[in-house]
Amino acid sequence: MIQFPDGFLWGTATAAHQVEGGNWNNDWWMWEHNPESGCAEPSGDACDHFWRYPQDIALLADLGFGAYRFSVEWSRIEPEDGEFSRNALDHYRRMVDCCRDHDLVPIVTYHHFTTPRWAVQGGGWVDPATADRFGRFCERTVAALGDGVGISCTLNEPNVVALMGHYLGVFPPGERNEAALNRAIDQLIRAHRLATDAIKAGPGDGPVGMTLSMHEWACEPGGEEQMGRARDRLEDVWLDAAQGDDYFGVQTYTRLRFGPDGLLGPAEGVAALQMGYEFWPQALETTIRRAVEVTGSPVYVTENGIGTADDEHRIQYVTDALECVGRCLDDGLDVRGYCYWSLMDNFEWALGYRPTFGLVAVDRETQERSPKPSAKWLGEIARTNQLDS
Ligand code: GCO
Repeated sequence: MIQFPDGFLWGTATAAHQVEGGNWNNDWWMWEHNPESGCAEPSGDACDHFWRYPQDIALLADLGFGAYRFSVEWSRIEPEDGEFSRNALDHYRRMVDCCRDHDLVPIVTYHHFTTPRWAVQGGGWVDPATADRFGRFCERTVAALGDGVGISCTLNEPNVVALMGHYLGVFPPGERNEAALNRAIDQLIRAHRLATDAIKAGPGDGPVGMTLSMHEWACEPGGEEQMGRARDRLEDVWLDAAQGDDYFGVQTYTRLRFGPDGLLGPAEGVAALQMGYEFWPQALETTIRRAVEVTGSPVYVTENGIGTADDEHRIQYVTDALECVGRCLDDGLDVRGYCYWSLMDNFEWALGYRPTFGLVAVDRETQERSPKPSAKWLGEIARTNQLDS
């Protein structure tokens, strides 16, 4: 049995574009409708969470959780350059207040992959102007939400935004070159700094940090050099940039394996998941330890989860992942919370609605929510703050 520390935060996570619906004024909506993008399907109405958030937040609280991580949509709050929507800011303030009304700590992400059309057309993340514009957006948003927010995430997985959008070309804007990758890395790190300063200067005194997609790294003989280069661009530069922040958000799902010719698929005998990567929950221990070691900051696990149709498999995965957290806590590492990705099955970016990460199923026709057994199981762990291993 693992007894988690008093005050350990238990939550689930979503992202505006993946759950709200009708998020048309950003780069992802354009990308989904570009026949060259390879996207499986458009996000469309998603889970109608823009209107259904009161019921969803109530459900989360009823299950036993103590926090809700969600993102605000920049393109709703600032639909045109310098033009801010009071209605949109009020909408997200109502979400923050709704969390508080249900005794849930609101964990607010300021940028979760999506960037307004006008900002992308004005240069995107390779252009320094975008980081400055993001800093201004954060100033306006924290002024409306700051005193209600518990924890702020400046950027969700900026490493993925840079790598997938500017090097692998599978996320918008679909660039494939190292110079663009390096410029995007530099500007997203600057954006994180500007956002951190803006949020900390605004109302509220909650911790501010970035969240990063992190992996356990492994290689076959001959893969060392490729692995080293990938880890530098995908992890090291970001961990270095986050040193000294109030906290660091670890987001881990699996491990990456490299051979002489680059990334390898799942190893012989290791189960492959809906996302195509390995069932490897133990990666979370490696990544928590590395984040603490390099950044020196407290850690929240801001995302961890599994896309699977087998809910028993989900329970096994999360059990293994929470045992990782328990071992880190036993060694005195300052881990302050765990957010499962995701509250509900939602739009999994280029893969569409096929991968199902949710604790709660969503009927794609009726939008009806159906909690899975794992929702009640994890909610009970959240309520009791303990795991029977
Ligand atoms: C990410 C994003 C989430 C994903 C989740 C499952 O980590 O890519 O933060 O939006 O949906 O991780 O892949």
